[in-house]
Amino acid sequence: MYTLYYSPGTASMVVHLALLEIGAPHRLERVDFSRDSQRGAEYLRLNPRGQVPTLLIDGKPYFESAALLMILAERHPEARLAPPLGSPLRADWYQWIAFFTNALGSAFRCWFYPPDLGSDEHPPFVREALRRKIEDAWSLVDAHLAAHGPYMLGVEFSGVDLLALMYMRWSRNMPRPATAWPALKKYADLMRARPSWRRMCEIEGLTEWAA
Ligand SMILES: N[C@@H](CCC(=O)N[C@@H](CS)C(=O)NCC(=O)O)C(=O)O
Repeated sequence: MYTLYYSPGTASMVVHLALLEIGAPHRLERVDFSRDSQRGAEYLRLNPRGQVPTLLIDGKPYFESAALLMILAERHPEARLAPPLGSPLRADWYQWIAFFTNALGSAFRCWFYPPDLGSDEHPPFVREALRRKIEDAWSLVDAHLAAHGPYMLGVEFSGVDLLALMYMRWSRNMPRPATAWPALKKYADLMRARPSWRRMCEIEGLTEWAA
């Protein structure tokens, strides 16, 4: 049994999707951002960064969405969220997970949380730099999918695609959302047709960019 501490539409989304893909029994604990519960003493004992997601595995808390995705993939090989250990595709899988979380995850965090960079609102040059960093990453992914799709690892779906899906949704209100790139648009539609996505949107109450 897993317990996922989550908040709708946030970085917990990829872990929620992975649990649904696996079909693993889990309990959801909503962390109420409107009450700043992520910074309460009780939650900080589970996650000293005061962020979601946190996943309790056999009673022990773990954090960082990409790490949680990899841990779940490894614990449930039958769900095929990761290619077999030692295979060339497994190497691609590590590469793309690291790419998404570094190139996109960290830039999105700064985009949505200006106080992380020391101001209430980004000065225009910072906003512009973050926008460019995110768009450069999307251009690279779009070219990769156009040449090697339909999934990030080729013909087989994997957990990397769940991570990509989360970041695509986060871009929906940006000056240039991920779906403005043709291969990414096709990919987003393919991924949004998955039952795990539909179920997750239903449970988390997400209607925008759901379909
Ligand atoms: N690198 C972390 C980022 C987690 C993160 O930034 N979570 C946000 C929601 S998307 C959060 O908890 N924000 C609340 C806050 O910082 O107060 C991960 O991928 O798990």
